[in-house]
Amino acid sequence: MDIKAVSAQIDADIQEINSLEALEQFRLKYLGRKGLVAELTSAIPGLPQEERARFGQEVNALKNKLLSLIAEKQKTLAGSSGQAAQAAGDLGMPGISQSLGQLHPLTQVTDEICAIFNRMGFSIVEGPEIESEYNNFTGLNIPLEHPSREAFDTFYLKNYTKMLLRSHTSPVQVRQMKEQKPPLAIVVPGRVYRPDAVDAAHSFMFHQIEGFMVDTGIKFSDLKGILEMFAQAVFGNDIKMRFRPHFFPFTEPSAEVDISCIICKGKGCSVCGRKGWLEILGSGMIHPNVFKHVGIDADKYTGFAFGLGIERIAMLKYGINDIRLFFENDLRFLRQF
Ligand code: 2NM
Repeated sequence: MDIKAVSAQIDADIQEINSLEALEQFRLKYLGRKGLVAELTSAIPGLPQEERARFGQEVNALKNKLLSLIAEKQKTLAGSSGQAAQAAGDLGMPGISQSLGQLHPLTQVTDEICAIFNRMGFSIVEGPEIESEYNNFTGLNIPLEHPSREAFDTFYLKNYTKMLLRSHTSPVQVRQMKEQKPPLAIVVPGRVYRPDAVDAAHSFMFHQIEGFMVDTGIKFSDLKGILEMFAQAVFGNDIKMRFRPHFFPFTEPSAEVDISCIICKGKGCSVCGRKGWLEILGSGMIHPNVFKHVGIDADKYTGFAFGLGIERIAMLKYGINDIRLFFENDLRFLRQF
């Protein structure tokens, strides 16, 4: 067979090729198992001894030429089909990256506070926002004549007798104390509702975390220790605490708790109203009447409870001066956290 003629045929064939499929046909025709190069190679042993080496070298050169022609053609074809793909919208182009959202600052602060109490052995429990008047008031030793009971001072539901939007998360504690036996250590985060006129410091809906612990031998000093651990975990180890006597119907004795001002460290500034202290929560020893309502033996068990506003903690922590910012869904505000 005339190798020169085959080589010329190859040059002509390769010119015609304009698709990857045609190139594959071309490759099979010359380099396939039954292709021309295989045929030429199998003819070598039948040749006269003196021609074999030269013929073998020529076949080898032909094979190398085919390989480089195919590789070259493949590049140009792939390039042009790549351009075609680009015209149709480049599927290989990097996508538009999605920005990840974040948790609302109130959710972040809630999670942080719950985690602090969880590390100290408290369980986390949630409950319904629509509550009975009993769980919200009576069970908590809040008497009928108490101002917060007035119809106008609470969101009572129309058409349902004695159902209301809870004004604190304590009804969940009443539920828990009825359902479970001491020892109990639980914190309850959640939304609460009060008919306050909205301004920079007030909202008709806000968030609370209330907690309580009930067992034999629980003392006021346990309350102080737990709350000090909490305040230092949130605001730093150099924070000081102050317990001011106060009145709550569901605790006796009761105290409001202040921390040394996180801005001026107690010297007095505009944030703390020159007092050097910031009120952060209310607390006390659970009133025996509450135990009576939930069926816990007040002669055997004692307990403490506390409640705090999450918005207030978040405002102090981040230096936010208007509670309405939490609820307006303005991303310029929310993205800062
Ligand atoms: C506060 C302040 C003081 C409180 C009491 C109870 C319960 F159910 F155990 F009696 N829960 N939460 C409590 C006590 C809440 O919030 C300012």
